Amino acid sequence: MSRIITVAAAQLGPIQKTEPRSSAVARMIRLLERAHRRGVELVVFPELALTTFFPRHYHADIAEADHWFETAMPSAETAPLFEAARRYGIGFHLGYAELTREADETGIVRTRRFNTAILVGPEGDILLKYRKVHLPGHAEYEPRRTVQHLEKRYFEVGNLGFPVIRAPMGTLDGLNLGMLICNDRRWPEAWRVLGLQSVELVALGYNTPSLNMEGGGFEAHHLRVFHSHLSIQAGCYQNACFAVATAKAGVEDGAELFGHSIIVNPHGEIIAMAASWDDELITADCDLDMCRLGRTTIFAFDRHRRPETYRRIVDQVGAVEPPVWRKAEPR
Ligand code: CDT
Repeated sequence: MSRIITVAAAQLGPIQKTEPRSSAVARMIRLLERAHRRGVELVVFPELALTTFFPRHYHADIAEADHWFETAMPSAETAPLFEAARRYGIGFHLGYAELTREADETGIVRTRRFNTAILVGPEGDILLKYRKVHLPGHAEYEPRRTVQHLEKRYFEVGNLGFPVIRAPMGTLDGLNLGMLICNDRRWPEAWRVLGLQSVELVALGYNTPSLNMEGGGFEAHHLRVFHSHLSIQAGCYQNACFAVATAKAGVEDGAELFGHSIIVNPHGEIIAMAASWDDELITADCDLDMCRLGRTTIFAFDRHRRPETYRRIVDQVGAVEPPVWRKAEPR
């Protein structure tokens, strides 16, 4: 019997700084209702879906930004989303800023802040949590930038690894689901760690500015979208999985986010793409048996991987210069 799941990327248009969580949640519930009418079983919402992308706003005292964070999930404000999803029997993926008090690696209990995503099952249980590993941007205010990107200021590097879980979803008794958050999608290492856990579907949300403010020179708008799609398509092909990649889109607090949410199959093909910069639901039927071809042939990891030659991947962070070639002295 084939294993088909109907999934959706629930793209959100901009959430302005003044828009309350209750309004963002109401918009998400409207998308869930639309998803229900289309027979969707799993909905993926964007990164930091409950508020504006607040890392563009600088606070000298980090605690002043705590009002952007969630201390409980579900909370009073997000409970209606959980209730709606349970009513429709739809699972969902939600990105949010997480504020928690927990022990660090030295055992000291302290306040910690993460860029987090959860997978919620069709009965409303939280099945999996992931905390973003690849945090882009900078930690201090940069006057040369017209838009700040302060993820390194507000978040710690995620400490949960890249988990995959076999989750009950829709009519399936199990779907191997993993998560990435935004910038993670550009790192093949992250995809491969998911691939090594037989991931079948990667849920990922993103907030990507249309302008590269990193100071490395001009990057055309179409290349920003191209590189996002290229990374997701390559990740799916090389790990024989589907991805549902959902954007927050449009002009938010005066800064443009490029949208272009997509659903990708294990061949690396885009099978659905958002056309607006607004709240928009795109859907696809994903036959999970399609994952088998890649993982039993060209990407049969057990037969073809050579980890003994990959040492640098885990031992080294930055690139080193190669040795200079020199013509051998005549003997
Ligand atoms: N949210 C996020 O991770 N955005 C990054 C852009 C960072 S530019 C400093 C991305 O890779 O899409």
